[in-house]
Amino acid sequence: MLHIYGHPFASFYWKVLIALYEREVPFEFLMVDPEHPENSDAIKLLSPTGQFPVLVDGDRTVIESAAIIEYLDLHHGDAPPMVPADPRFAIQARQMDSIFDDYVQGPMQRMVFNVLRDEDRRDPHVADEATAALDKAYVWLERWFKGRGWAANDTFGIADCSAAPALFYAHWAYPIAPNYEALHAYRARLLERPSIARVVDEARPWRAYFPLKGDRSPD
Ligand SMILES: N[C@@H](CCC(=O)N[C@@H](CS)C(=O)NCC(=O)O)C(=O)O
Repeated sequence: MLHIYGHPFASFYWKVLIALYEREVPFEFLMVDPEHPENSDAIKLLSPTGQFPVLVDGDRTVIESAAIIEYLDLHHGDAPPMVPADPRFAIQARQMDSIFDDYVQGPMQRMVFNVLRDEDRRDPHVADEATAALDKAYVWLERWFKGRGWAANDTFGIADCSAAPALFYAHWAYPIAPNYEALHAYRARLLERPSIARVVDEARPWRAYFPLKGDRSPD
């Protein structure tokens, strides 16, 4: 049985969880929170940063959400792989996965971490820098999604697994303007996907902990 360390509210755990649900892979969940110190201690040893998700499969440990998804493609589940087997198509899948991780999730997380600090330790530049980065990402993504259903290769895959948490939380932290119709339609399409709707539902009990939500987003 696979073991996965994570937290139901955490973006990079969502990314892996969506792939697990899509591919119908059974696993045992190990919660990383103050009530399970043994799990936090375990991932401090298993991952260089003590971050999750971490997958343990017998004597093999895999860290980093994208590597975990590629490991699942190879070893677990019968559904089509999240990264296409054909390397020519895999390029676009990995490109879009990185774009969501680095240019949407990244700036959004910087904003969140900054407001979670004590007020006297906040960096006054972070919000401007992060929202400028998100502005650029939203403009580019709006162009990308005109005429596209999924993020890469017209097939649901790894990039959609990373897009779901990135766009879900980024829209809370720094709302996507209403005239970005293609990007809004894509975000809505993601939220309708059963694997993603399930992940969003399972995270509901922790929503109040997200510090930048305000009243701006109903979902
Ligand atoms: N590059 C890593 C990022 C992992 C990451 O940022 N994990 C967050 C949860 S979404 C985490 O462990 N946060 C807790 C911490 O940093 O202590 C991946 O793709 O798995």
